[in-house]
Parts: sequence; C-alpha cells; structure tokens
Amino acid sequence: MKSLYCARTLALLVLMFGTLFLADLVAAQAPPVSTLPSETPAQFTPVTDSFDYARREVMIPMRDGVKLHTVILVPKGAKNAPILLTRTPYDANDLTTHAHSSHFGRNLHGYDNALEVILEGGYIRVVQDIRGKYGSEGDYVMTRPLRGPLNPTAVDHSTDTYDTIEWLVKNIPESNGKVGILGISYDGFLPLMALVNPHPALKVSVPMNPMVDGWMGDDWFHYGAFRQQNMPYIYEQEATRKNDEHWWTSHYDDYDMYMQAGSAGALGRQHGLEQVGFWRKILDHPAYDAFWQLQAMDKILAAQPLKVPTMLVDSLWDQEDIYGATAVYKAIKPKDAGNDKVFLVMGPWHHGQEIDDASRLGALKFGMDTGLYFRREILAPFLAQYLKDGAPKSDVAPVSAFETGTNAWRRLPAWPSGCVSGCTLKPRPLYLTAGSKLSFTAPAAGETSFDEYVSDPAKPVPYRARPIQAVGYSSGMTWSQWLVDDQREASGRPDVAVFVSDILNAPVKISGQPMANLVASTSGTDSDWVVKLIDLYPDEVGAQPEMGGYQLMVAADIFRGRYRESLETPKAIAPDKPLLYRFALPTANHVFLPGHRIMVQIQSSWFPLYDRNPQTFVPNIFWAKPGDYRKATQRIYHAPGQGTFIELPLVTAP
Ligand code: PG9
Repeated sequence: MKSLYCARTLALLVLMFGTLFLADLVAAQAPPVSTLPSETPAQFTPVTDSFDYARREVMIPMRDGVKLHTVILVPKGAKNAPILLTRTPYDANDLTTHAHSSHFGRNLHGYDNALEVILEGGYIRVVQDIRGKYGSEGDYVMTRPLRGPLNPTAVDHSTDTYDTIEWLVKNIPESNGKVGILGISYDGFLPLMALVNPHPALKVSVPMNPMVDGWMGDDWFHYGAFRQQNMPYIYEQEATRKNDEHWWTSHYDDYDMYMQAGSAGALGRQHGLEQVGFWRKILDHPAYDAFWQLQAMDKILAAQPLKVPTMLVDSLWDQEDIYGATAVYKAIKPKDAGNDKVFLVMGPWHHGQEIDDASRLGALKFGMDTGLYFRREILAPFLAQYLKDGAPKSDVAPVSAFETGTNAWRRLPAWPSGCVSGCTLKPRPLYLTAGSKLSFTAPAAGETSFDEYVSDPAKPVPYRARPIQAVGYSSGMTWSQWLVDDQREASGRPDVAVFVSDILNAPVKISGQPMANLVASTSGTDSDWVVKLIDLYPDEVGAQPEMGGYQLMVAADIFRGRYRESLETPKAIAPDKPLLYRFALPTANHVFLPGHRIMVQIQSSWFPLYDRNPQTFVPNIFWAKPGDYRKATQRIYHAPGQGTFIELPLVTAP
C-alpha cells in the first residue's frame, strides 16, 4: 500500500514537472502575444462643457482654394457679439491656448492679446495663421507684398483678410456681423493690409507698432544700414512652416559672433541662410530700390481711399518698428477731411509694451501703468464705438500722446501740434559748437571748426554694454530695453563725438521728428553716421539716485553715407570733404526739464545691431572682404556756414 502510494506520488510529480517543462517549451516557441489594447483612443474628443468659452478650429477657404487655419473663441452665451480678428505668422494655436484653461482669458497669450479689452468687451476672438505658416496652407512670403509687380499671384493679405471676414460674418451665428482687426508688429502690418479694398464688415483697424517700410526705419534696415541681429529671425521664420529649425549661435556675446563672421553675407552663408527666399532678396536689394518702395505701406495707403476708422499705435522707444506708425499717420491723415477716421496714440513703450505692464521701461518710471491706461481709456472705448451695437461715441482724442520727461498724457487735435492750443511748434536749430558745446546760437567765426575721431571697423562701437544678447523676449532678455540704455559708456569712448548744452533753466519741449543736419567728412570712401539726441540727467537725482547723470536717448538713428545723394543709387563718398547728411530722427514727445542738459553724440558704428560699414566703398556691403574694412578719420564740422545742428521741433508756450 505504502509502495503503491509512493509510486503514485512519483507519477504525479513527473506529470507535474513534465507539464511545466512542456509549457515552458511551448511558451518559448509561440509567437509574441499582443492582446493588450492601446490605451490611446484613435480620436480623443476633449470635453469642454464646463468652459466659459467655446473653441472652434476651422480651415477657411480663400479665393485661390488655399485654406487658412483659424481659431475662433466664443465667450459662453455670446449673442450679437463683435469679432476681434488678428492675423499672424506666429502660430494661432500658441496665441490661443496659453494656459490650457477652462477660462477664456487664461488662454489668450499676452504677446498679442490686449486682455482686458477682449474679455471685458465680450468680443469673439479670432486668430488666424497667415498663408504658409503653422496650420495654414499655401506659400509663405515675408510680409507678402500686394498683388502687382512684386506679387504676380491673385492673392495677398488684403484679399485673404477680405475672404476671411466674408466667411466669419456668415459662419459665426453669435456675431453681430461687425469685425475689428488689430495686432502688433507683423500682426500690425496686417491690419494695414486690411485697409486695401476693405470688406464692408470691417469696421475698425488698429495697427500697433506696424512694420511699414523695411528699408527706411523698421525691421530690416535703417537708412540703408542693415539690422543684422534680425538674421536669426529670418532663418527661423522661413526655414520651415512651423519655425522648428533654430538658428545656432557660436559665441555668448553677439558682438563676437558678428565680428568673427566678417560680413552679414558671410555669416548668412555660414548658416546656409541663402536657402531661404527672403534672405536672397535682402542680399539683392541693399538699396532703396523698387523692391522696397513698392511694398512700403505708407506709400501704398497714401494712394487708397480712406474708408475704415484706424487707430495707429506708436511706441516712443520701439526697438523694432519705430518708423512705421507715424509714417502711415503722415501719409493718410491729410485725407481725413472730417478728422474722424485717423487716430494716433503714442506711448512711452518698447515694441508692443502697450498690451503689457507699462509702468516703467528699463530705468525709466512713468508713475502709472501707461499700458493699462491705453487699454482701458483709449483702446476699449474706441473699439466699442465702432463694433458694439448701440455703443456711445467714444471720447478718444484724435491724438493721445504721452509726454516723456513730464510723464503725462496729452490729448491733442493733431500730430505734431505741440499742445491743445496757443503754443507754437517751430523747428529750431540746436548747434554743435567749439569746446564740445551745444547752443541755440550759431557758431561764431574764429572758433575751431571741427571735432574729429578715428572710426576703426576692427573695434566698432557696441550699441549696448557687452556681452550683447541676441534679439529675444524670453525671461532675462533685455533686447526690448536697449533704446533706453544709459549712453554714458559711449560718451567716454574716443570714437564718439560728444556735445553738451549748458544746464537748462527752463523746460525745453520737443514734439515731432528732430532733423539731423550733419556736416561731416571721412577719410574713407563710405561711412555710417549715428546721431543720438540725449537727455542728460542732473548729476544727482534725489527721487531716483540711479538716474544721476543718466544719458537717455530721446531720438537716435543711423544713416549709411553712400545714400547721401540718392537712397536708390549708392555712391562713393569723396574723401576728406565736408558734406551734408540730412535725415530725420524718430519721433519724440519729450520735455528736457530744468536742471537737465541736452547732449548729442555722433559715432560711426552701432554694432552688432547694424552691420559694419567697411569705410571703403564696395558695390555691396553684404559681401565686403576683410581687406575692405579700414580705419577712417571722421570730422564733424561746426564752422559758420558749415555747421552741424539738430533741428528740434520746439514747442513754445504762449
Ligand atoms: N518686428 C517683427 C517683424 C515684423 C515684420 C517683419 C519681420 C519682423 C515682429 O515683431 O513681428
């Protein structure tokens, strides 16, 4: 019995282990099992019932069949609501999904959304990718010119805006059929384009810091000097549809990177930039030829009928597009017979700061949030008047200008006008004189007739303290403040000529564009001239000690000497001959206060924001060779009859 039991146990064990062994064998030979279903659904549908807005993403067809990706945010419960449209090359999704929140306002990216205005106004927010960028179809062309000699196709931004508005008013049931367009910079150029053959439902346009003329004084050149620190922008904007190819740097300090490359052309070649179309166009059009003239928006709009109320927004320290807004104002205001269609706002801001906290800019404090004031007191009522059914007429002045120095908003009837009434606005020369002085009295005979410095392209004057950051807005980047940087370091350099007035015992107010009337010679055959009009603060400032002796640029620009006789056709400069360079500086609305002094600095480079002038005439500076870059002796003349002066747009009280 016992042996039978043992035999049975043995058999059982053999069976058990045998089966296990067999199972192992089978498992080793069977194909891999993949029966765990994916946890990701083929199509996920977000549930957004609790949101205080509805988000719709649509592809709107244009007249040529290309579809543009458009995001529509409708506040919950909206009825008869107006539409605020922004068209952008900067990613409509990014601008509308900032915080991934159930709340409308949290999603609107600060960079191009005047938040209070949109939210408190109950607007339907529409943001569209322009053709060729991000979710939109079609070809990308930098600031695509209007149909015509530069654009042989049937479409441009004016037709795309028209077709978009046509679709929006027919397909958003919550809307009242009225559309306003607004945006900053590139997105400010697009509201200008919308004014060409505007759709009847377009009731108002607000171009803020618009890019208007890429050669005269906005993003690409200033009077022919090339803004090479924008090369990374061109690279990223055009290399791919979604800006996912990134420019690479080689030095911590941009000064070193641009110096080492030699010329902008060489740097572009090093990066393969000639693959992108706009860079090739820049290389081919260094002068103010038809390519630039025909796409300048001020010139284009001067020839268009004025149909849509427009508010141009200008930043007094706009480090990117300081030229555009006031140039368009000048071009279209003369057509505004009823003084009720063209409005101008100028604030103490960097590029786009009007939609941000604007209580200060760099070291400057304004005593109030000037951005909030703009949004609440100016922009909101202005938009409401034209877009909301039954809204009252707004009380917005034809010109709302912040006066820097005194730090106060002024309501003005026109620009430039100086004051509401009673004052006079007259150009008055402020002369450079012997002894590095500035005076309202012309230089007398017998005084030294010039000051001189040596400009060495091997050691160009940095436009701000080194190490110099790239252009950018991410945290810790200070690019947006450079126009208000203290200029005192430059004033101590041997290659910067400095002239200073006596201490002012009465305020000096300027409103408009100071004119540089520079009489200068160079020992080279080409030269750049940088003229900076500066408010020199008192040696000590009780209320803000760090402003003691501060040198604040109020208006400054660069002129490339080869364009002295013609902006279109460059010409070598006759060496060592005093010649007149006359050019307008950017708009200022400033009071030099008693106790301050006025200063003028003149130099021949502003590096690396602007490419170096080799100081030897070459056909195209993009391709200057190392041997072309030569030192030159520069003379600034202040002799009687040959005087350098800044013509100040001086406002005199009655
Ligand atoms: N200033 C930028 C830009 C405008 C137009 C063309 C290229 C660049 C911008 O901030 O959009």
